[in-house]
Amino acid sequence: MNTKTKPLNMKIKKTPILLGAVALLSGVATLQGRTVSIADFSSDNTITQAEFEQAQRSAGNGGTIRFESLTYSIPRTLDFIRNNITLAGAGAGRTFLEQNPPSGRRSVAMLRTSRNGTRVQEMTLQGANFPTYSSSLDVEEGARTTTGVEAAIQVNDGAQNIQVIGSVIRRISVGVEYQAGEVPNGLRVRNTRFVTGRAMVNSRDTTTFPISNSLTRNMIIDNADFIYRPGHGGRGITIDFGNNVGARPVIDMQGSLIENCNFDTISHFPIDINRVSNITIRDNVINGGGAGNQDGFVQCVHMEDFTTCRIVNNRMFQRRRNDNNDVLTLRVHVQGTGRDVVVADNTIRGSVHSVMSGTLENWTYRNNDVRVSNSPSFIINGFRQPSTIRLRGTNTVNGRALRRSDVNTNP
Ligand SMILES: [Ca+2]
Repeated sequence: MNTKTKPLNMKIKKTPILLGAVALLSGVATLQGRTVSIADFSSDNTITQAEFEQAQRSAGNGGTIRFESLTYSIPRTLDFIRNNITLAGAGAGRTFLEQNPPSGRRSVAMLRTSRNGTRVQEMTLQGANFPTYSSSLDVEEGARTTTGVEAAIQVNDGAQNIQVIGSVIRRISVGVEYQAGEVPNGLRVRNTRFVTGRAMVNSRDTTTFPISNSLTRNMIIDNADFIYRPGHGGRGITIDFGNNVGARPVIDMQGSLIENCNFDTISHFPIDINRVSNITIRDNVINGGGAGNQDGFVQCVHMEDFTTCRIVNNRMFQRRRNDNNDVLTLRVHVQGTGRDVVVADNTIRGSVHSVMSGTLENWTYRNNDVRVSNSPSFIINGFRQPSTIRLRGTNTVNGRALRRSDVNTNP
């Protein structure tokens, strides 16, 4: 249909409010598209790019491609060629898209999109095998395509508003991967389980600045399970806009939220967020410290060079103790930020070096309940002078009140 001649308000009126808002934010017209069945474009259960393109052309921008209760074979990467395409399965335990590369050939992704609004719902994306853990956790860094690191969904070319709903992603290196220079603007992950080898939701950028602040809003990850696979790498959610490079902008992630998620003993960083502001982490269960960690760093939440973040009402467990294993590491690495943080109403358990370590200014620690099985020297450790730390409400340590001597502000 020709939408260019229709006034904008007419298009919005016909569209659910949320879709209309997304369309306005992303600057694309709302197009309804059609619902088609993949069966009409593939005579067998192997889906080729040609068949996938035909289905998308038939569905049109905004269209839906339905998959039945079957296992579909994906021999090569499938690319999206239309905006706002939904792949709709019959349920995560019923519809399987299975990576099935020709012998000796590996692809960089099962699904790859440079289109806005790509949505995967109610299906399992299953890789060919778990990757062997490599010697470095950081092979994604600065690399456009990394040999041997495969993603279930790879996002390129500024694609926004990617959605993964009611699905399972397993047996592959990375769940949702934003390539270098990409930002998870409008990413929505809901009711989805990740059992992946290296990282689950990954956005790393150290090389391709500047990124426009306007492109980094409203990432919402809720009700997701991040399951550690023994013997493999472990990052849950990595949002890294460059913690290892010189002065860079702090990216405003206004409206971004990680909530009601379960992080099951991720071996490295369940949540690793660098150089951002305005993100809330709340109501999660976060287990840190699985076996197989490669370099000794284990924290439930690791944040560097950030401002204005809230870590509220989480249950956090830390199982490994060495000099790097704090529950929360919130620090300045390169830039003089790391301020305006609220850590409140959390329940913290485990064996730890400290509960919090970092170099922070102007932050609040309120109503946190800590029980640890060892005797850390400090609960809050290593703040530079002068720090502005507000202890509020009732903070406890092993059933007693937090003391000023539990807080080391003179490292
Ligand atoms: Ca086919």
